[in-house]
Amino acid sequence: MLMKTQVHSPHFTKPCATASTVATAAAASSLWLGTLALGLALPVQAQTQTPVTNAAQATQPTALKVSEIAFGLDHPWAVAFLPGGDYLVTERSGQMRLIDERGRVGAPLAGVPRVVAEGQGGLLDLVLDRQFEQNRRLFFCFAEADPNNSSRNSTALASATLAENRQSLENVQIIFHQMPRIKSELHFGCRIAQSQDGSLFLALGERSHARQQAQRTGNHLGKIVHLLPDGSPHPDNPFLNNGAGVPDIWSWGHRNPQGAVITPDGKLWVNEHGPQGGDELNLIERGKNYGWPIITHGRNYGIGTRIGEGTHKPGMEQPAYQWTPSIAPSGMAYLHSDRYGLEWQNSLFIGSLRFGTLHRMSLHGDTAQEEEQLLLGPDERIRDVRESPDGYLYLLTDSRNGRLLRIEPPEPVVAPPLPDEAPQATGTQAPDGAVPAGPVLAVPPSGAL
Ligand SMILES: [Ca+2]
Repeated sequence: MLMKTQVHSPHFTKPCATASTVATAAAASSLWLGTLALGLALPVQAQTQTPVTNAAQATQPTALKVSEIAFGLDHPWAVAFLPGGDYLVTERSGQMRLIDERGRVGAPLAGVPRVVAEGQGGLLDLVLDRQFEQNRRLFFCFAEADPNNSSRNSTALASATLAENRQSLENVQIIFHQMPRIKSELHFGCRIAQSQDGSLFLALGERSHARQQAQRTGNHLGKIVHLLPDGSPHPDNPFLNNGAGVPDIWSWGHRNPQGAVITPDGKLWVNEHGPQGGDELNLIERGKNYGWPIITHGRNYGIGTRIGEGTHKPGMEQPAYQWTPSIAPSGMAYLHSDRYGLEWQNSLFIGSLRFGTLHRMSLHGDTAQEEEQLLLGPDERIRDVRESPDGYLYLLTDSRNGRLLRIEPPEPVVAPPLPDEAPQATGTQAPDGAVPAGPVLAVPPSGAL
């Protein structure tokens, strides 16, 4: 399904192993067109005022390429960009590794705490401090065993300093422990977003077996917590001094958050997995209840029975967007740069673990709209999506041979002449005479999905 081609990007001068053509989902093949038409492109309209969505509209011809930067990673989960061009990645099985600018994968860094690498657990998210160039500080989260009962676990957040030689972590401190720890290998959540003021939002899952705890404010299950860089509660938290909940909580009623980003206007957006259907993108606001498991647009797996009380309830937030059927959203990035054109600039990009698709979302106040789906490959699982400081989008794929990929900017696309214009057309090249390199993939007209 993937079309192999050589990379001739003016932006990519380093040696790289392969490049793959990525097309809009609709363009990749008629098989995928059918699959996506049936399975992905039809988010279910909510019953009342939910600001969802039309089907993704692929209205522009698009032919994109990815460059493979590195491969052979063991279920990589998060990537960060170090000054000078190196990358830092986490692997779910517990390693943090440096990848140099030529794509060479280094040995595991020393100093990473022991993680619970079982089920969905392991070494998970990673972000650099906004002042990393001055302090070499970073934050990462992981599944942590209960020191008194190894069958129980939860999500923990750590800070550390990257050694000057980039071979180890120093000053490792576990600054937050999700409580209570329970016996589960599921729904760790574990995405970190650092605010402009340096504070940290950590999105936490409800561990699956304790879903009702997501509605109770006396614990950290199914919560987004807001912390100072030392792990203490942020002074603006809603339960800080009133006894109505644990002081770390910022929002609650979450199921399994998997992507988090703060946009330039300071808003926090988090996606989360629903059950069977009802995956969500939420605009997260202080002290709000996002509904799980009382309201959801999803259903119980397999049997399809209703969960909770329905899709809406007063006092509970509706998602900014929801996907039914589920796409299993993963990492999420906000694109600041104009390298991919003005249409993509200021969009959110969300990976899918289920379909190998990348979903471009436009944001409108407190709602979001899915604009298009980009296909990486039918057998791919996208785990993370990031924008580098120089404005490129990167992906991590989730497998035992996980890859770090960079999305290449589109090349000019030349439309063929209409038949009745052909006699008059003395040339079909672009105005400057350039002929696009690589395949040009047709996209069906708007509405064909
Ligand atoms: Ca919800």
